[in-house]
Amino acid sequence: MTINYDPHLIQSSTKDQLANHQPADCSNKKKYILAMFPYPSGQFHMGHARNYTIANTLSDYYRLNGFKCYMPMGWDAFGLPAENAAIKHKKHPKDWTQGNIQQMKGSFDQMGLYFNWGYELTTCDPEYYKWQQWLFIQMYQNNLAYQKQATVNWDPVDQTVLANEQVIDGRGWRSGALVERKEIKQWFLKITQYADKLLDGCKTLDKWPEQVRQMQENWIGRSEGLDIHFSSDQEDIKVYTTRGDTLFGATAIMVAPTHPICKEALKRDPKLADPLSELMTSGVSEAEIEKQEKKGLPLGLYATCPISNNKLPIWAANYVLMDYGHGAVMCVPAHCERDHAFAKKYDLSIQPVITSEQHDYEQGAMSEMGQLIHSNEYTGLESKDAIIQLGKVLQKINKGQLKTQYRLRDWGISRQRYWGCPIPIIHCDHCGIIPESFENLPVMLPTDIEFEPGKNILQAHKSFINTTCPTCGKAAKRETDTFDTFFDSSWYYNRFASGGDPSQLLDSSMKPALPVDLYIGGIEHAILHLLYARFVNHFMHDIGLVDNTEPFTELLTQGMVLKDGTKMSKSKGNLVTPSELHQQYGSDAIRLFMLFAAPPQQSLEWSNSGIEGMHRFLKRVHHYFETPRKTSNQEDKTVWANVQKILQQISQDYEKRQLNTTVAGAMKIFNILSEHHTAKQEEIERIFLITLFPLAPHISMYCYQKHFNQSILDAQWPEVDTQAQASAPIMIAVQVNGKKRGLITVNASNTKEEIVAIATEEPNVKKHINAIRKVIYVPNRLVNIIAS
Ligand code: ANZ
Ligand code: ZN
Repeated sequence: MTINYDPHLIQSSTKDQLANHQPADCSNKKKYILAMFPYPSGQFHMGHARNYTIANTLSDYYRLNGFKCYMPMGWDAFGLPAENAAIKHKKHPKDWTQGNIQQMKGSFDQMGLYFNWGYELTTCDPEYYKWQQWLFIQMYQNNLAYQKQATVNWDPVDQTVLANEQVIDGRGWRSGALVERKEIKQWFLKITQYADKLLDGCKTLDKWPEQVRQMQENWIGRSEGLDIHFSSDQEDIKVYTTRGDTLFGATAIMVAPTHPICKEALKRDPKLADPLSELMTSGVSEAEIEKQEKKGLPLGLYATCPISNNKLPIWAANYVLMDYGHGAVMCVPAHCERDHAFAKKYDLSIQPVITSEQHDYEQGAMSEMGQLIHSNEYTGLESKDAIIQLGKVLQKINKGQLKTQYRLRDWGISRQRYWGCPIPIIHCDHCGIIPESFENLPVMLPTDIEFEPGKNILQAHKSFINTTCPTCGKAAKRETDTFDTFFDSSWYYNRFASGGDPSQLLDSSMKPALPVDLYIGGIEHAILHLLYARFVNHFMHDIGLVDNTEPFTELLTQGMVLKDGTKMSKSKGNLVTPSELHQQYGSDAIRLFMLFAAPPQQSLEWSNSGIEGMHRFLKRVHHYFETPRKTSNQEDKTVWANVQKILQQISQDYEKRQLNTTVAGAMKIFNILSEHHTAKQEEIERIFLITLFPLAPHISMYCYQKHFNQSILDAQWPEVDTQAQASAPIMIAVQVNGKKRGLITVNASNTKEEIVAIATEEPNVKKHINAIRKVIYVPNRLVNIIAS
């Protein structure tokens, strides 16, 4: 008899139950499991499939263990691609986004991925962004939001601001024009005020990957050093240095091309205008600055060191960042690699001031700390002591001090883009900057717009811009910048817990649902998204909205899906789409393959034979449960003990997030079922289907229902029978002088003495012994008798 395994039929017959299953309420046992919500691009890929399968599987596991699991899902729906698509396909970003959301929801469904859709949220929905605007206003009122001049990428042909992603090799993505830097007023959040809290918080994240915790710490980048104020004809030039001990080796002062002193220099020498602006024509991102060739320009000005009294030339240099430290550095070619390269290029002198054995200063810098030389009264001091000493002296003469500096900068949240959440600020000629009043929230993003490249839509939208001041009632203008989408995703996990409450951001009765117990997503979000979310959650804690400071107790960063060793992507032409696989195999086989092929944290290599194998396994499972099974009244303690051992392993692997071995474990139990027929057959069948359920839900549910006439949703994770292994008989080999002479059956609970006694009574063993000299016992495996 052939039985046809039709995964689609099985999926469609079980999906309603799976989708609508609401967990029984166990108020003190909750798991909030969250997979990073997707950008609705419309393309559901294997990376999504993997991410959400891991979340679904762990949630089902905890549900069977009696937890109330929240697993909401939503859409990170604002952002640039929608705007680009609007230009390309002449479609409104809203429609494009809505269409994609529907399409992706269909993909979730097809892949048998089930969420608590009752909590669904979409960031471009006014219901959502109303509370985002409210949250921003709380930050503003707590002095955590401010406006300042900041640099953007400017496309001089399209006359528009470009996002970093729109600058390709230094040129605008549409016009191809060389991108310039331009200073405009933008909104910032003072994440720097939370630098210490965020650093301290890192120490509590013991369920995060160590590597991610470290990336967070490095990004915040606490560093201890000195502020030194060099005197000049103008105002003092302040520099920040971590190597104050190398002060006597400074041979120049380098400033950012946008440093105020450059304007002074320009006044004296207008010919500097062109070379100076040339220093500015490159990207603004730090990575970009690191890549570019280091260039400089002497400004014809000098600064004097308050300690050494050395008079140093001032240069503008393209590698000095205006927004780190003071936008100026002392250049120490002998001890800093970057300065060394610069000195070689422009022929600055190299003066060693730290001891070193046989270092060739023509070849490169010597960056170790050590003992000071050629440093007046500081000569002979250890670097660390010298820095502290210098700090004291500088402070005394009012020319600097010891300083803790963070690499972290304030978070620029302004985007000069249409498709984003409007920043709820009004500019009034009489009152200044005024947040929109609560009754008027949300500030709606207008939808009656026309797309033209090079035009700022909101700035051109009269009825959006013109408004009245909430304070004085006079005519005023709205802010036209929108929020960076990182802001949208910095608090969504808390909004999920509100259940969509229209009257407040978060109902306090929902606090117990927080924090997120397990957050699952790609390693590409290891820094910014997580840092911003942590900052916003700390703030929400500080204003009493939530009880927890850290938003995500455990973090699981899933690996990439590769094919032939490279990332699967459309551009590489090696895409395998979940939907074409679904056609062929159904979702259970795809889920099993992805879980089995690698532990969640590691990259997963795509393989056709792998998924074929899973499909065959499921066919066998189906066949087993669809055909009359052989029964037996035979007790077999060994079989039962083996099953218990595997079950214990599987449970532990779930706790360790080792989902690949949970699949292997379920397969082992199935092999036992197929090969043995014992009195406990039915119990083992139950154990098998329950352990398979989180991994391949449809077939497990189907077989359980059919076979036991019960819903697997009412089942509980089987408890491990810890007695089974102790009472199961085990076979032990007996050797005499290293030669195998017999096999005995004992109980795991037998003592060594009992086992040795049984061994020596075994007839064939007995035959070979005269006098026993020594017994070596390897528990559960071997007795070796040394005898004459
Ligand atoms: C002199 C010096 C000598 C430096 C030496 C290093 C080695 P962290 O640890 O990241 O804080 N720096 C300071 N402000 C800068 C800016 N705005 N743009 C670019 N570079 C800047 O690094 C601090 C070091 O980075 C400072 O110490 C300064 O160079 C540089 F042997 O000063 B140092
Ligand atoms: Zn006003």
